[in-house]
Amino acid sequence: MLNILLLGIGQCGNRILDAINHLSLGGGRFSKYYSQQQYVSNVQTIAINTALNDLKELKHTRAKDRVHIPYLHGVGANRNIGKQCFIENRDMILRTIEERGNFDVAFVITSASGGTGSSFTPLLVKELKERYSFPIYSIIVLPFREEGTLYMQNAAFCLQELRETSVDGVILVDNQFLKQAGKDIKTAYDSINRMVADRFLFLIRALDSEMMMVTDLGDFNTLMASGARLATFGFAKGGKNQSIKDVIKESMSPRGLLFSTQPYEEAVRAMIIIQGDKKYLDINEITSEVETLSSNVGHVFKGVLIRNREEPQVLTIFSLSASEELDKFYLEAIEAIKKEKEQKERTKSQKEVANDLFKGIEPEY
Ligand SMILES: Nc1nc2c(ncn2[C@@H]2O[C@H](COP(=O)(O)OP(=O)(O)OP(=O)(O)O)[C@@H](O)[C@H]2O)c(=O)[nH]1
Ligand SMILES: [Mg+2]
Repeated sequence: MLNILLLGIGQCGNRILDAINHLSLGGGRFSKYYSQQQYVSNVQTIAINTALNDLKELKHTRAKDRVHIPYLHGVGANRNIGKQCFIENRDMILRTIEERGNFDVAFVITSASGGTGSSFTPLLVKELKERYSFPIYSIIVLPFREEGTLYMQNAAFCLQELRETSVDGVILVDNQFLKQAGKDIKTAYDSINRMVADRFLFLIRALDSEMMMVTDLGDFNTLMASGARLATFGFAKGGKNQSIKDVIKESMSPRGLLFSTQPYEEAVRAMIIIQGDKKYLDINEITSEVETLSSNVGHVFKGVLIRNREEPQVLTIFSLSASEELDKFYLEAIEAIKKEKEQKERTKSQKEVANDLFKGIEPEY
């Protein structure tokens, strides 16, 4: 049995954690009070936030799993304030985690672009890596590109700082890429969060299964250690009449991925985990799809989980060596940073002009 630590930081991280808890507790409104998590593994979840209201909004996360860092109402997208706030509360946060026991792996979920999650996460990962030897993965949500210069700037710095720590891998989720998920912002968030939850639960189940032909945490760690320590997930659920080959293909298509990537060109390793009733899992089709993928990306870890009477589902994980989309994102972020700088300079020079104008002048009455 694996011991898994799952942290959700800031509003976005909290909400995705809540979606995972919702799914893992079976989905009922009151299930958090009486249900057991549907994991084989021991999964400890903690939601951390500076905004009390964000924590109160969570519906499926138990009160003991919510940690409020006293700081007004969030840090207002200011990463400097966020970092200071983390440093002041570091010991309390680390103690809370330590009290939860020993772990085999941890996942930290956050948006890259807000203030709290994006500033806490790199610092927390660094502290945890210094104390523990288990691998730590970060699930990072990129902003909608039109959300403004501050968010773009935050996201770029958050990613950079995170990649300077010894984080074992960054799993990318891109709101912009997934924006078709809902007509309005609330439905889009809810569906994106649910997409991440679906994939995460599937992964945990697959890593902690005792069936034949499964992938385990060791395989996952090897997969994530390749390339640029960047990765993303794909997923698809097949209908009764869909061939397993099509379900595998769909999981790797833009409809299944969480971040825009060209798996055949940008991935260096992959993992494919297939689950469902035996009658859907044609071994020849599976082998031929895995072979096609491995001839392009190198090694592909493969796992098959037989689940009676269940329709086929496929999770694909790609570790990337390059990302055209991320390069583009960084360029946009640099433009955003320049714009912020220009605005600051304009404000400064306006102040100086005003100071000059008033120099030596006293009010006359
Ligand atoms: N997918 C998804 N994205 C979200 C959600 N809530 C917020 N975001 C995104 O997260 C970013 C804002 O970060 P938040 O997580 O709200 O910020 P925070 O960490 O709470 O930081 P502060 O509020 O500044 O203290 C924006 O890019 C939003 O689009 C959510 O529920 N799902
Ligand atoms: Mg917030």
